[in-house]
Amino acid sequence: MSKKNPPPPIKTTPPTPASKQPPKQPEKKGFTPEDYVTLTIPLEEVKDIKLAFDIFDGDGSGTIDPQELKQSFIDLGFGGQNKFVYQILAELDEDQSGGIGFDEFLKLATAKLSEKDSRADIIKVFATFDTHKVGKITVL
Ligand SMILES: [Ca+2]
Repeated sequence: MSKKNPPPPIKTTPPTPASKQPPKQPEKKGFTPEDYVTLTIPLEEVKDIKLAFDIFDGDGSGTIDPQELKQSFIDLGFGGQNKFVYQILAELDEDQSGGIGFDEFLKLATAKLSEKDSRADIIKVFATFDTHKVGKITVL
């Protein structure tokens, strides 16, 4: 009677608390920002660029198609520059898939200001996202 058997720990799986918050920015399972970090692209920048990408990628398909790009520019007040949209697409869509994947988007967003004026213009557009210089993009 001296030996007490402690009751076995009852394993209860706590119910996963369901998030009540609507997923404003659903994170794709496949996306790992670390995968895109390079010597010249810090993690923070990858995350920021992903935020911008998600804004453009309205349906969350993982690619920005011409209509989404166009709509995003209209939303941003660049509606009269449709030509610019297709200029960006032509520049970005290296594999001619008809849409911009994140890797292509990242390449553009982090491109050094090169001899191509269009790149400089595009960088300026991205800068407009961060008008308050807070380092992040406000999602309405
Ligand atoms: Ca899409």
